[in-house]
Order: sequence, then structure tokens, then C-alpha cells
Amino acid sequence: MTGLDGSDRFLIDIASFGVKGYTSLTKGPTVKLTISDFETGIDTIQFDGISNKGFDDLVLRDSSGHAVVQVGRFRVHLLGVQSAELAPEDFVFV
Ligand SMILES: [Ca+2]
Repeated sequence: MTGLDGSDRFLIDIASFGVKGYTSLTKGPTVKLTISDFETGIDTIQFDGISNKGFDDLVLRDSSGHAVVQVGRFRVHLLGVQSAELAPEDFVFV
């Protein structure tokens, strides 16, 4: 996924990544997404379908020089971003 200049909201609808009936956060195949131009403090990532989760439920790490945000079976690669730069304000859970 690639955004525009200025603030973007990258929408990740957990249920829409259902494969073979897997529409849950944890059960099913791993989903790898890449955002090529995420800007911390400007852009946000919105997870749809897991309103009971929050920033503390995210596993943040760095891999191959960029941040990887993991929640359940979803892995979001943020190119050009380090995990230490990410803050609660960068994420929305609905
Ligand atoms: Ca942007």
C-alpha cells in the first residue's frame, strides 16, 4: 500500500482478509502487508474488526531495517520506519 502526501489512513479490515473462511485475527494463514511510505505522526493505520485490541497488543520489531507491526496473524511491514518511532497515535482500532 502506498499513501499520498499528507495524512493517510491505511485501512486493514481483519475480516476482509478471510481465506477459506478464516476471518479471525488469529486463526488462518499469515497475512503480510507492506506500506511503502508510512509517516509516523502523520499517517495512521486503522485495524477494522478488533476494537477490543490496542497499542499494547501490537508486537513491534525491526526486520531487514524496517519496522514490522504484528497483531495476530497479520504482519504489517513499514518501509523506512523504525519500530522505536511508532506511537499509540499511529494506530486506530475499531
Ligand atoms: Ca502520507
